[in-house]
Amino acid sequence: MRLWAVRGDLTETDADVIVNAANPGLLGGGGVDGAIHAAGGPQILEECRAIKARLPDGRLPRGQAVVTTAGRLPARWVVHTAGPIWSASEDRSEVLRSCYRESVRLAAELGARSVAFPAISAGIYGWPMDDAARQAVAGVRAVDVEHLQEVRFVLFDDRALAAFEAALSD
Ligand code: AR6
Repeated sequence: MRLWAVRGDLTETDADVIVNAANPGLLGGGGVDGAIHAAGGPQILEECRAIKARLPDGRLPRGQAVVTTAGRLPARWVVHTAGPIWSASEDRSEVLRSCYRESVRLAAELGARSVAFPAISAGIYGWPMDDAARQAVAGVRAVDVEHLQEVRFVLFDDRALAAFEAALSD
C-alpha cells in the first residue's frame, strides 16, 4: 500500500473514497465538511440524515466512520468520520488514530483501491498540525488490508503538506 501526501483540494480528488472530517451530528459544518457537502450536492446530506436516524441518539461516536455516496464529486464514496476536539489536558490521540483506522477498514470493505484523507481534527478542532500528521500516519499504518493500493493525504496548504511529508518519512 502506497502512502503519500499532496497539496490540493479534497473535493477535486479522484480517489475511490474521500474521507470527510465530519462531526458527530453528521449534518455538515464548516471546513472540509462544508466544502464536501457544497460540492457534492444534496444527496450526501440526504444519506447522512438516514444514517443519523439509525444511530443511537442520532450521533456518530468520535473515532468511528460511516459511508455515503459521493454525489457530484469525482470520488465514488464519502466516508464520514468525526475526529476528536484537541485538548491540552487530555490525550485523545487514540480517537484520532481510530478515525484513520476505521475509515481505511470501511474503504477496504467497499472494495476501494484508493482513499484520500484531509488532516482530520487539524482545522476547526484545533489539533496541532505536526502531531495530527503523526497520528494520521500511525493510524493508517496500523491497518493491514488487502486490495487497497493507495492512501493519499490531500493537504490544503504548504504547512500541512510539510507536516505530513515529515511524518511519512519517519
Ligand atoms: N481539501 C483539503 N483540506 C481541506 C479542505 C479541502 N477542501 N478544506 C479544509 N481543509 P476542518 P476538523 C483542511 O476544520 O478540524 C467542521 O465544521 C483544513 O485546512 O475541516 O476535523 C465539521 O463539521 C484543515 O487542515 O476539520 C466539524 O464540526 C483540515 O482540512 C469540524 O469542522 C481539517 O480542518 C471538524 O473540524
